[in-house]
Amino acid sequence: MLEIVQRFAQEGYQIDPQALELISSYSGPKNELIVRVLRGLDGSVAVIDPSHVSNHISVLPERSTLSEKSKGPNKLERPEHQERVAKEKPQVDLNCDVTGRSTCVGEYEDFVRYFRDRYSKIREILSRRLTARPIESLGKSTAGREVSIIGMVMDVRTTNKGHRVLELEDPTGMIIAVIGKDSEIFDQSYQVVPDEVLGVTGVSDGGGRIFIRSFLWPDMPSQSRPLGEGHGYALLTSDIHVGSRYFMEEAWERFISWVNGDAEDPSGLASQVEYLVVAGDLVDGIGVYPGQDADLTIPDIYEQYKKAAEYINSIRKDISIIISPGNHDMVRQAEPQPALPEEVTRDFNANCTFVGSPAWVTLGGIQVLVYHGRSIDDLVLRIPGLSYGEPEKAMLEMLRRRHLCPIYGNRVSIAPEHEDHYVIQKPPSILHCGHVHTVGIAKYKGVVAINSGTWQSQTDFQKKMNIQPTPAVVPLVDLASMKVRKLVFA
Ligand code: D5M
Ligand code: FE
Ligand code: ZN
Repeated sequence: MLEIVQRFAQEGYQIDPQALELISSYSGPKNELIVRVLRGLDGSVAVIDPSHVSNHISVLPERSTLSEKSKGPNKLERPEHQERVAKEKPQVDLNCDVTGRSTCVGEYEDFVRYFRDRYSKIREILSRRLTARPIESLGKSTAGREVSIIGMVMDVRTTNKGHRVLELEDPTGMIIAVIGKDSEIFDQSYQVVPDEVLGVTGVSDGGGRIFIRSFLWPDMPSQSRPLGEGHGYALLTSDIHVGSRYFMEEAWERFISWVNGDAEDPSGLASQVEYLVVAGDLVDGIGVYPGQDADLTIPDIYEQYKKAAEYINSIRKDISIIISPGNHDMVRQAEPQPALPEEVTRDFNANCTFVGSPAWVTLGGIQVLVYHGRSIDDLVLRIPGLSYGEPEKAMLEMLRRRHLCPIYGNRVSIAPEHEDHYVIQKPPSILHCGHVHTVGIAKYKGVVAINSGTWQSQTDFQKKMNIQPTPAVVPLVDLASMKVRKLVFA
């Protein structure tokens, strides 16, 4: 029994006692059943209940991995949708996490499957607002007619004459989309980034080209009120960089004293904090950038995590702490990143939950999408008007595209998992990122986007890059009103 519980725990799930009973009393190969159950879960599941298991007990003999694999891709196949099972929510839900479920080996088919999944998930969102036709249907009969399509951007460029050209692809074909330099939407064409999926409406020439009149990004549903109402307060932070000589230990200690109620707290807020989320870069790591050795006060990664555990363990035990990794942490660099391994997490108190990046967590009834935010580097480079000083604007671009990392294969290396974990399939109440070391807060269509800054002062490297961090500032979210305060410990 314990083995089964551990097996699910490793993958980030809890298991309901009845479900456990079903598995342990199963007369067939238990391991196979467990694999089936794990594969069958959709993003909303945190606790395995009996229905997740019983489904697989009945279908097990008919389905084999081999026959599934050899089924061959059907380009227009819609993604399978499992029924979402209502469940009682624990304090912290872990969903949509790559931890323990990486499927990719990096074969060509993996890339195809990854992009197909990205396309079909975003197309589904766009289809609610746009009646699009398959690209292959844009033959001669459509010449001069207005048509809409949903495509993935394979290329976007400016011609010698100053027009903008997009190459759009759907599972049925490819088309050239043109935005003339005098077009009203010419400026908008600079918002288009490679690899994103968007809708366009325009006039077909019947010969493989379409002259675009409007773009449609998938976007969040229009909504000005907060998307959820919860209870309690959550502190959001990231980029602690324990082990770096730039780590601001004194400011961090002030923060911890405040949380623990050992410091003056005229507002009485500290005692109401129930959650703390760390969105990556818990430690500075080793070998992350050239010459990092000279910047480390703790040159051993295990010692860095030991120290980090000491800091985190000194926080009040009644706070639930969620820790997600970043590019300085000891997990694979390819994204999505799994949770930190047991060899380092075992030093942390039981109130700590380790999740992957990205991860969905539910805090006091509020859905939070946590992602370290490395894609912000690519977005800032590519989209006019974005800067490191206002990371929240880059985060709004993610929300608008319903994707955490629209640009594939620049700074961020995305592992071609069979599923695109970066599609924002449902609107979160909070999108929490870090990475860029500047605090930024914005509200957009009911979603609160928060970049939670850092505890690292400006490094020499950042000085050269002209990146001005805002360290030791911690956003505090009132989960009932969704009001955000910035607490300053610098
Ligand atoms: O990233 C901290 C900040 O420094 C973030 O804004 C990105 C920037 N940074 C980090 N490494 C690079 C490279 N190689 N080029 C450009 N900008 C970079 P962190 O992940 O915490 O080190
Ligand atoms: Fe960082
Ligand atoms: Zn980072």
